[in-house]
Amino acid sequence: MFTLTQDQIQQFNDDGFLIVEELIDDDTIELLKERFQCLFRGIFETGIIPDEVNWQEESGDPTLTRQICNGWRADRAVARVVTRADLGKAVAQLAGWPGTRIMIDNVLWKPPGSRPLAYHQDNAYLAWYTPPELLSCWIALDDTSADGGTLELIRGSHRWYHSIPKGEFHGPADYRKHMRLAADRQGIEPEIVNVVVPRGGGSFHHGWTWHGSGYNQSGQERRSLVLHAMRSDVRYDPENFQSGTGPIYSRYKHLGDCEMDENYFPVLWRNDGYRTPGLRRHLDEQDPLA
Ligand SMILES: O=C(O)CCC(=O)C(=O)O
Repeated sequence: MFTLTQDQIQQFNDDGFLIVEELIDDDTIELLKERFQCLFRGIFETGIIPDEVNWQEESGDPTLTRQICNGWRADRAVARVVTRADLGKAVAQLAGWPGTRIMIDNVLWKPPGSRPLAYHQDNAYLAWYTPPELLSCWIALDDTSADGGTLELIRGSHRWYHSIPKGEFHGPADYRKHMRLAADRQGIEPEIVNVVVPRGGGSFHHGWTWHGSGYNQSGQERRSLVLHAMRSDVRYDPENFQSGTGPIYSRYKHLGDCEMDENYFPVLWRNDGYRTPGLRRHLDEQDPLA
Protein backbone atom coordinates (compact mmCIF):
# COMPACT_ATOMS: atom_id res chain seq x y z
CA MET A 1 0.00 0.00 0.00
CA PHE A 2 1.35 3.43 -0.96
CA THR A 3 1.45 6.16 1.70
CA LEU A 4 2.78 9.72 1.79
CA THR A 5 4.86 11.49 4.41
CA GLN A 6 4.27 15.10 5.47
CA ASP A 7 7.59 16.03 3.84
CA GLN A 8 6.43 14.61 0.53
CA ILE A 9 3.17 16.58 0.72
CA GLN A 10 5.18 19.74 1.44
CA GLN A 11 7.52 19.00 -1.48
CA PHE A 12 4.53 18.53 -3.80
CA ASN A 13 3.10 21.89 -2.69
CA ASP A 14 6.43 23.61 -3.35
CA ASP A 15 7.27 21.99 -6.71
CA GLY A 16 3.87 21.09 -8.20
CA PHE A 17 4.99 17.46 -8.46
CA LEU A 18 6.48 14.60 -6.46
CA ILE A 19 8.69 11.79 -7.79
CA VAL A 20 8.29 8.44 -6.00
CA GLU A 21 9.36 4.80 -6.20
CA GLU A 22 7.53 1.46 -5.83
CA LEU A 23 3.97 2.36 -6.82
CA ILE A 24 3.44 -1.09 -8.38
CA ASP A 25 5.26 -4.43 -8.02
CA ASP A 26 7.01 -6.58 -10.65
CA ASP A 27 4.11 -9.05 -11.13
CA THR A 28 1.73 -6.18 -11.82
CA ILE A 29 4.20 -4.65 -14.27
CA GLU A 30 4.49 -7.91 -16.23
CA LEU A 31 0.70 -8.34 -16.36
CA LEU A 32 0.20 -4.73 -17.48
CA LYS A 33 2.76 -5.14 -20.27
CA GLU A 34 0.73 -8.10 -21.63
CA ARG A 35 -2.49 -6.12 -21.34
CA PHE A 36 -0.97 -3.05 -23.06
CA GLN A 37 -0.18 -5.33 -26.01
CA CYS A 38 -3.80 -6.57 -26.04
CA LEU A 39 -5.29 -3.07 -25.82
CA PHE A 40 -3.26 -1.77 -28.75
CA ARG A 41 -4.32 -4.87 -30.74
CA GLY A 42 -8.00 -4.17 -30.05
CA ILE A 43 -8.40 -7.05 -27.59
CA PHE A 44 -10.60 -5.69 -24.79
CA GLU A 45 -10.98 -8.06 -21.81
CA THR A 46 -14.36 -6.69 -20.61
CA GLY A 47 -15.69 -6.21 -24.14
CA ILE A 48 -16.01 -2.45 -23.55
CA ILE A 49 -14.19 -0.19 -26.02
CA PRO A 50 -12.08 2.49 -24.23
CA ASP A 51 -13.34 6.07 -24.61
CA GLU A 52 -10.37 7.26 -26.71
CA VAL A 53 -8.46 4.77 -28.87
CA ASN A 54 -5.78 6.91 -30.50
CA TRP A 55 -3.53 4.11 -31.75
CA GLN A 56 -4.01 0.51 -32.96
CA GLU A 57 -1.46 -1.96 -34.29
CA GLU A 58 -2.95 -2.29 -37.78
CA SER A 59 -3.61 1.39 -38.44
CA GLY A 60 -1.48 3.49 -36.04
CA ASP A 61 1.38 5.74 -37.21
CA PRO A 62 4.48 3.81 -35.98
CA THR A 63 6.31 7.08 -35.22
CA LEU A 64 3.69 8.28 -32.71
CA THR A 65 3.43 7.57 -29.00
CA ARG A 66 0.61 5.03 -28.65
CA GLN A 67 -2.27 6.27 -26.48
CA ILE A 68 -5.57 4.91 -25.18
CA CYS A 69 -7.74 6.77 -22.65
CA ASN A 70 -9.90 4.83 -20.22
CA GLY A 71 -8.24 1.49 -20.71
CA TRP A 72 -9.61 0.70 -17.24
CA ARG A 73 -13.09 0.20 -18.67
CA ALA A 74 -11.73 -2.32 -21.18
CA ASP A 75 -9.38 -4.25 -18.92
CA ARG A 76 -9.58 -5.18 -15.25
CA ALA A 77 -5.80 -5.50 -14.81
CA VAL A 78 -5.55 -1.82 -15.75
CA ALA A 79 -8.57 -1.01 -13.57
CA ARG A 80 -7.03 -2.73 -10.52
CA VAL A 81 -4.17 -0.21 -10.65
CA VAL A 82 -5.83 3.07 -11.63
CA THR A 83 -8.75 2.63 -9.23
CA ARG A 84 -6.59 1.78 -6.21
CA ALA A 85 -7.96 3.26 -2.99
CA ASP A 86 -4.48 4.05 -1.65
CA LEU A 87 -3.66 6.07 -4.79
CA GLY A 88 -7.02 7.82 -4.49
CA LYS A 89 -6.20 8.70 -0.90
CA ALA A 90 -2.70 9.95 -1.80
CA VAL A 91 -4.15 12.17 -4.54
CA ALA A 92 -6.75 13.59 -2.12
CA GLN A 93 -4.04 14.33 0.45
CA LEU A 94 -1.86 16.11 -2.12
CA ALA A 95 -4.75 18.10 -3.54
CA GLY A 96 -6.49 18.86 -0.23
CA TRP A 97 -9.71 17.24 -1.49
CA PRO A 98 -12.39 15.36 0.54
CA GLY A 99 -12.06 12.42 -1.86
CA THR A 100 -11.06 11.30 -5.33
CA ARG A 101 -12.74 9.95 -8.45
CA ILE A 102 -11.01 8.67 -11.55
CA MET A 103 -11.56 11.12 -14.41
CA ILE A 104 -9.63 9.15 -17.05
CA ASP A 105 -6.61 6.93 -17.32
CA ASN A 106 -3.92 7.06 -19.99
CA VAL A 107 -2.28 3.94 -21.42
CA LEU A 108 0.93 5.22 -23.05
CA TRP A 109 3.58 3.35 -25.02
CA LYS A 110 6.50 5.23 -26.55
CA PRO A 111 8.67 2.71 -28.48
CA PRO A 112 12.32 3.53 -29.37
CA GLY A 113 12.42 6.28 -32.01
CA SER A 114 8.88 7.53 -31.45
CA ARG A 115 7.85 11.16 -31.24
CA PRO A 116 7.09 13.55 -28.35
CA LEU A 117 3.90 14.53 -26.58
CA ALA A 118 3.50 18.32 -26.40
CA TYR A 119 3.86 20.24 -23.14
CA HIS A 120 0.51 21.22 -21.64
CA GLN A 121 -1.36 21.98 -18.40
CA ASP A 122 -4.01 19.29 -17.76
CA ASN A 123 -6.53 21.61 -16.07
CA ALA A 124 -6.83 23.63 -19.28
CA TYR A 125 -8.96 20.84 -20.85
CA LEU A 126 -11.54 20.45 -18.10
CA ALA A 127 -14.08 23.31 -18.11
CA TRP A 128 -16.87 20.74 -18.73
CA TYR A 129 -16.96 19.91 -15.00
CA THR A 130 -16.67 21.96 -11.86
CA PRO A 131 -14.38 22.53 -10.08
CA PRO A 132 -12.26 21.95 -13.23
CA GLU A 133 -9.20 20.44 -11.61
CA LEU A 134 -7.30 17.21 -11.67
CA LEU A 135 -4.20 15.70 -10.14
CA SER A 136 -2.34 12.85 -11.82
CA CYS A 137 -0.33 9.81 -10.83
CA TRP A 138 2.06 8.69 -13.60
CA ILE A 139 3.43 5.12 -13.28
CA ALA A 140 6.42 3.80 -15.28
CA LEU A 141 6.36 0.17 -16.50
CA ASP A 142 9.99 0.42 -17.70
CA ASP A 143 13.09 1.99 -16.17
CA THR A 144 13.07 5.58 -17.42
CA SER A 145 15.84 7.88 -18.65
CA ALA A 146 16.12 11.43 -19.96
CA ASP A 147 16.98 10.26 -23.50
CA GLY A 148 14.20 7.65 -23.36
CA GLY A 149 11.47 10.30 -23.63
CA THR A 150 10.39 10.11 -20.01
CA LEU A 151 7.88 12.55 -18.49
CA GLU A 152 9.29 16.08 -18.02
CA LEU A 153 7.86 18.41 -15.38
CA ILE A 154 8.55 22.12 -14.81
CA ARG A 155 9.32 22.90 -11.21
CA GLY A 156 6.95 25.47 -9.69
CA SER A 157 4.89 25.90 -12.89
CA HIS A 158 1.62 25.08 -11.05
CA ARG A 159 1.81 28.74 -9.94
CA TRP A 160 2.18 30.13 -13.49
CA TYR A 161 -0.64 31.83 -15.48
CA HIS A 162 -3.29 29.44 -16.74
CA SER A 163 -2.95 28.72 -20.46
CA ILE A 164 -5.46 27.59 -23.08
CA PRO A 165 -4.56 24.44 -25.08
CA LYS A 166 -2.70 25.25 -28.32
CA GLY A 167 -1.01 23.28 -31.11
CA GLU A 168 -0.71 19.58 -31.90
CA PHE A 169 -0.58 17.23 -28.89
CA HIS A 170 0.67 14.06 -30.65
CA GLY A 171 4.18 14.29 -32.14
CA PRO A 172 4.70 18.07 -32.61
CA ALA A 173 7.98 19.29 -34.16
CA ASP A 174 8.80 21.45 -31.12
CA TYR A 175 7.18 19.80 -28.11
CA ARG A 176 8.41 22.42 -25.62
CA LYS A 177 7.28 25.47 -27.64
CA HIS A 178 4.12 26.41 -25.73
CA MET A 179 5.76 25.84 -22.36
CA ARG A 180 8.64 28.13 -23.38
CA LEU A 181 6.18 30.83 -24.52
CA ALA A 182 4.40 30.53 -21.17
CA ALA A 183 7.71 30.78 -19.30
CA ASP A 184 8.65 33.92 -21.29
CA ARG A 185 5.28 35.47 -20.44
CA GLN A 186 5.95 34.60 -16.84
CA GLY A 187 9.51 36.01 -17.03
CA ILE A 188 10.95 32.75 -15.72
CA GLU A 189 13.71 30.42 -16.94
CA PRO A 190 11.95 27.02 -16.78
CA GLU A 191 13.58 24.28 -14.73
CA ILE A 192 12.90 20.97 -16.48
CA VAL A 193 12.90 17.90 -14.24
CA ASN A 194 12.97 14.46 -15.90
CA VAL A 195 11.13 11.67 -14.10
CA VAL A 196 13.97 9.14 -13.93
CA VAL A 197 12.84 6.16 -11.88
CA PRO A 198 13.20 2.37 -11.80
CA ARG A 199 10.16 0.59 -13.30
CA GLY A 200 7.23 0.66 -10.89
CA GLY A 201 8.08 4.19 -9.77
CA GLY A 202 6.59 7.40 -11.10
CA SER A 203 5.29 10.80 -10.09
CA PHE A 204 2.29 12.82 -9.01
CA HIS A 205 1.67 16.16 -10.71
CA HIS A 206 -0.66 19.10 -10.09
CA GLY A 207 -3.23 19.92 -12.78
CA TRP A 208 -1.56 23.26 -13.61
CA THR A 209 2.00 21.91 -13.73
CA TRP A 210 3.47 22.16 -17.24
CA HIS A 211 4.58 18.75 -18.52
CA GLY A 212 5.27 16.80 -21.71
CA SER A 213 7.77 14.28 -23.09
CA GLY A 214 10.40 14.17 -25.83
CA TYR A 215 11.60 11.68 -28.45
CA ASN A 216 12.51 8.22 -27.25
CA GLN A 217 16.17 8.24 -28.30
CA SER A 218 17.06 5.17 -26.21
CA GLY A 219 16.85 1.59 -27.41
CA GLN A 220 14.30 0.83 -24.66
CA GLU A 221 10.50 0.76 -24.62
CA ARG A 222 8.83 3.49 -22.52
CA ARG A 223 5.43 2.40 -21.24
CA SER A 224 3.40 4.16 -18.57
CA LEU A 225 -0.04 4.09 -17.03
CA VAL A 226 -1.55 7.34 -15.72
CA LEU A 227 -4.39 7.93 -13.27
CA HIS A 228 -5.95 11.36 -13.87
CA ALA A 229 -8.12 12.01 -10.82
CA MET A 230 -10.70 14.66 -9.90
CA ARG A 231 -12.47 15.68 -6.67
CA SER A 232 -15.12 13.28 -5.42
CA ASP A 233 -17.77 16.06 -5.36
CA VAL A 234 -17.37 17.45 -8.92
CA ARG A 235 -20.45 18.15 -11.05
CA TYR A 236 -21.03 18.55 -14.78
CA ASP A 237 -20.99 22.11 -16.19
CA PRO A 238 -23.25 21.98 -19.30
CA GLU A 239 -22.28 25.58 -20.22
CA ASN A 240 -18.84 24.27 -21.23
CA PHE A 241 -19.46 20.90 -22.87
CA GLN A 242 -17.67 21.97 -26.06
CA SER A 243 -14.45 22.78 -24.26
CA GLY A 244 -11.39 20.51 -23.92
CA THR A 245 -12.34 16.85 -23.52
CA GLY A 246 -16.02 17.81 -22.87
CA PRO A 247 -17.31 16.56 -26.25
CA ILE A 248 -16.17 13.04 -25.27
CA TYR A 249 -17.04 12.85 -21.57
CA SER A 250 -20.30 14.87 -21.54
CA ARG A 251 -21.96 11.80 -23.10
CA TYR A 252 -22.23 10.26 -19.62
CA LYS A 253 -24.35 13.12 -18.22
CA HIS A 254 -27.70 12.12 -16.71
CA LEU A 255 -30.90 13.53 -18.16
CA GLY A 256 -32.16 16.20 -15.77
CA ASP A 257 -29.24 16.55 -13.33
CA CYS A 258 -25.53 17.39 -13.31
CA GLU A 259 -24.33 14.53 -11.14
CA MET A 260 -21.27 12.57 -12.25
CA ASP A 261 -22.31 8.95 -12.68
CA GLU A 262 -20.17 6.62 -10.56
CA ASN A 263 -20.35 3.91 -13.21
CA TYR A 264 -18.13 6.07 -15.41
CA PHE A 265 -16.32 8.18 -12.80
CA PRO A 266 -16.15 5.95 -9.69
CA VAL A 267 -15.10 7.26 -6.29
CA LEU A 268 -11.76 5.63 -5.41
CA TRP A 269 -11.48 6.97 -1.88
CA ARG A 270 -13.41 9.43 0.32
CA ASN A 271 -12.57 10.66 3.81
CA ASP A 272 -15.82 9.16 5.21
CA GLY A 273 -14.78 5.65 4.05
CA TYR A 274 -16.98 5.59 0.94
CA ARG A 275 -15.78 3.85 -2.22
CA THR A 276 -18.07 3.15 -5.21
CA PRO A 277 -19.62 -0.25 -4.39
CA GLY A 278 -19.83 -1.27 -8.07
CA LEU A 279 -16.05 -1.03 -8.27
CA ARG A 280 -15.65 -3.64 -5.58
CA ARG A 281 -18.03 -6.01 -7.40
CA HIS A 282 -16.41 -5.34 -10.79
CA LEU A 283 -12.91 -6.01 -9.48
CA ASP A 284 -14.02 -8.74 -7.07
CA GLU A 285 -11.98 -7.09 -4.31
CA GLN A 286 -11.92 -7.24 -0.54
CA ASP A 287 -11.66 -3.95 1.37
CA PRO A 288 -8.59 -2.53 -0.44
CA LEU A 289 -7.41 -0.49 2.57
CA ALA A 290 -7.93 -3.24 5.17
O1 LIG B 1 3.75 10.27 -20.38
C1 LIG B 1 3.79 11.25 -21.09
O2 LIG B 1 4.60 11.33 -21.99
C2 LIG B 1 2.81 12.40 -20.90
C3 LIG B 1 1.81 12.08 -19.86
C4 LIG B 1 0.86 13.18 -19.55
O3 LIG B 1 0.63 14.09 -20.29
C5 LIG B 1 0.20 13.14 -18.24
O4 LIG B 1 0.44 12.20 -17.46
O5 LIG B 1 -0.58 14.06 -17.93
